Amino acid sequence: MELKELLRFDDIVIQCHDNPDADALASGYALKWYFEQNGKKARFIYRGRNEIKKSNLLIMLKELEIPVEYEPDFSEEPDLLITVDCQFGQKNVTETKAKTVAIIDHHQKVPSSTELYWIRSDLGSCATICWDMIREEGLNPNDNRLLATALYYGLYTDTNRLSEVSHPLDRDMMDSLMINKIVITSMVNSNISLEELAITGKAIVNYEYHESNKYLVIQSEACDPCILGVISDFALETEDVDVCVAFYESPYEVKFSVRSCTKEVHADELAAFIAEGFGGGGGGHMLKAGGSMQPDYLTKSARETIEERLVYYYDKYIVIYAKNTKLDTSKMKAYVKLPQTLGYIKLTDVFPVGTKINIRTLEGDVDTIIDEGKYLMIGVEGEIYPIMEDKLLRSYEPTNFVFTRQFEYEPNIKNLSTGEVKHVLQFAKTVRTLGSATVFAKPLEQPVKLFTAWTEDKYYSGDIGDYLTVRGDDEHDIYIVKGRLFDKFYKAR
Ligand SMILES: [Mn+2]
Repeated sequence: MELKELLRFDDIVIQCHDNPDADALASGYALKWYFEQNGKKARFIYRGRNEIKKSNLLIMLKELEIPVEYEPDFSEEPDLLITVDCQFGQKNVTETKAKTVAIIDHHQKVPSSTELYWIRSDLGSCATICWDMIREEGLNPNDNRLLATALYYGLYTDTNRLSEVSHPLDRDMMDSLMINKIVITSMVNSNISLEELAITGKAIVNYEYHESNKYLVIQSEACDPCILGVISDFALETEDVDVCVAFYESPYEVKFSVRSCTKEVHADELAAFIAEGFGGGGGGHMLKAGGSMQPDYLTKSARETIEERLVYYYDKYIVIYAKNTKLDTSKMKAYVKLPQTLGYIKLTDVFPVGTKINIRTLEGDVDTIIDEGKYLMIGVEGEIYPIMEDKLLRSYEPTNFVFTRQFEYEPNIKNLSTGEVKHVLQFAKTVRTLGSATVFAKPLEQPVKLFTAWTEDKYYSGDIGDYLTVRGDDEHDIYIVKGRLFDKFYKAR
């Protein structure tokens, strides 16, 4: 859906959640600006019992001229109400009557009566959604430096000082916004009140340490979510602490932050595991992640829920280090790989030899230098990875058809010296897999974390029903194939 669909309305009210945070303020600001650029008037309000009083937000309101009004007793009934950074009907936003409701949010989607919604729960901030939608309409938020600064600060605060950013669209926004650094600095340095400083101290004193798996659980009073990041970052520096989960429980939500400094636990995976089934979600990357849950979904206290999930998480996996593992292939079945069509890109088609580039994909950013013989492969799931020409020719046969495929985020390459960005699919061609050797495989009966022979610092997770697979001609070439893909790739010998 597109923002311009909302231009058919005349009487428009934008409302963010009660007790607004920087992301909510930035998002509402962006939408109001969009409507004004299109000659429409819109009001931007927030409601609830409390007027904004946090000092960083007061600076934001003043210095960035956020056009928001506090309307606890709002009684008009606009043609269109847009709730931003929250979803109409939820507890954290006071209900405003309206003829039509639209929702723009990045939290986990809850059932609702409106069909006008844009919910991207994979993004770090609602500001990113608004920025992307406005850009799609051909406008540039950088035309208003104050707005650009607000959007940046929205993402900054919602991702724990950008440390939990994982989606490439969030990165694109970070890279492109022209911000006022002085205002950002002054907001960043008025982020914690003296009360919150005390909350931080109290929370840390009451840590729960689990020696067997070296993790800490720390409960804080309800506070600004950034405090959780501060607590978990700090606590992780403790000796013999590999993982830390800091959380708080309020009537509206449970928020938590996860930090890991051990290669056996990916913080983003653990965050998603903790939140699963509890009306929330998690996001981030291997070292830092965060998440939330909805109190309505919990049958026990947040503390008990999180403690239980952690115990289950550590029990659940067996860890395999492929480099020193020999699987007993007599208990596995033999298969051969079916021919597959994949994509590839010759990097010298994109930029000249010697160019320093950044490759941005859904899986993350990679910096490299273009040289003769370096290619990118596009795998069956759309995953992108570098490959050298000799390996490409050994395993695949070029068919040179134009590669067509839809991506949730279209991969692109940036020339790091000029800043020029090129989308890469226009350069992609196809290859077919050559007939291949036998593999042995069996469905997993227990989840595993597999460190392959090539990735010693990063594991791949396999769940029950996925296939543990090993090449017949290399006993250490062990990998995992998703259960739903196995029949597409392999047939029994
Ligand atoms: Mn938000």
